[in-house]
Amino acid sequence: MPQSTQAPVLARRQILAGSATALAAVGLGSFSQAAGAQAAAPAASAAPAAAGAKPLPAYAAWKDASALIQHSSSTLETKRSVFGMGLITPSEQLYVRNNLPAPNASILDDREAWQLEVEGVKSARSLSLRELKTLGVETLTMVLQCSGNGRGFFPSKPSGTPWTVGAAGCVVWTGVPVRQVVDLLGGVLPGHGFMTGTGGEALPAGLDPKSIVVERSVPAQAMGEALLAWEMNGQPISLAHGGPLRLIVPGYQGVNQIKYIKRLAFTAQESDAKIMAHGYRISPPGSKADPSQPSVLEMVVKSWINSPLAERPGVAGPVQIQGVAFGGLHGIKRVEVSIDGGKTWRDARLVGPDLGKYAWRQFALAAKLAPGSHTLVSRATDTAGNVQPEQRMENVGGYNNNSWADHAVSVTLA
Ligand SMILES: Nc1nc2c(c(=O)[nH]1)N[C@H]1C(S)=C(S)[C@@H](COP(=O)(O)O)O[C@H]1N2
Ligand SMILES: [Mo]
Repeated sequence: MPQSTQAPVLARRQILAGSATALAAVGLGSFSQAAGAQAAAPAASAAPAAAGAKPLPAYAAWKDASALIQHSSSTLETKRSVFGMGLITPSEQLYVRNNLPAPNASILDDREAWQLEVEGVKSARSLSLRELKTLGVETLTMVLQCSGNGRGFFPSKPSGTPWTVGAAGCVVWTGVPVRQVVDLLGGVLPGHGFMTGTGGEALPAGLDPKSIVVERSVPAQAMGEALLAWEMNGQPISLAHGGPLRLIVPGYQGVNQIKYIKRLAFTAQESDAKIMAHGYRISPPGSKADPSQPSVLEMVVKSWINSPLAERPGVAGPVQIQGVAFGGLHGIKRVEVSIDGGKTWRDARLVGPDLGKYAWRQFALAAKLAPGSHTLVSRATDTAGNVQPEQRMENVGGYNNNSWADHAVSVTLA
């Protein structure tokens, strides 16, 4: 890809103002201001913002501001009350998380010309999106979730966006299976046990690229159902969500779903980029992140209730308690709901079509709620028998929170 069509270079001054670690941890802070300005497409036709809502950053101006909580211009969260029973999260409502400012919208001017370098295979070479589209096509539905979703429930207040439930959505992806690309190129080289994806954001000169590049490694077997995707929810992938080309690794946490992917490499080692070696590690309380600690890879079984909620509790009497459940690498077998804070449980009904093990399931429980206060919770079990735990696993970064207690809903009915 010629430099001139790449994303504008990050404002160096801003990068230098803080360490890359700090930037990563806080979702880029002031840095993200620049992202909005840079991504301003000439014809950005912003939907009129709902009364009181902050205007959205330019690269996401087409989204529904009234559906989103804006933590910063690079971190937009879906409101819990917005998740309906529609199964697929509408693109306008889907969360956004950019560790680096979104690239310039010009990278979408000629999508077909986007180049992907494939390495660590017998015949390594570059392929255009045009060529990738001729090799194969598959569609899958997958929960996209930031590993920090639920961080807002950690009493330790980890640095990073305090997402509650809305850094997640259920999305349809279309692209070519990675294994078809790998087969065409003669297969993975022996001993190359990791699949490493590199984001296509332009990086400022003069800084160690490894300290800021979005580059993640997953075990090479995750290639099994991975896609190089160009379509999301039936449309070419937007700039906000990683167009023109995105790596989709089903069942893995969001950070591994590399947007604007420019390089897919099978490697003998995990990437030594900071975001891999030190970022997104499950570090025990009081410890410093290091590469020996587990990385944020597969998602863990999880569910939460979206209705009723405190902000629209409804009235006492019959109610359909509704929510979503998903299991990372495994589908959902069962969801239980409790209306007494987890003392007693009843099986909820799984509602609507099953779009495969990587999609979420909707659930509903018909219950009668008396006037007064109630603590409603849900608990999912996946097909491998993993049960959503009561307590979160404490860790410095606030990752992988699937505690059912943390996701409880308190409602007071008249
Ligand atoms: N190139 C690139 N890929 C990326 C990121 C990024 O900043 N750059 N952020 C990651 C993180 S942390 C998450 S949670 C998801 C967010 O995807 P979304 O913005 O489409 O919701 O993208 C991941 N892939
Ligand atoms: Mo994330």
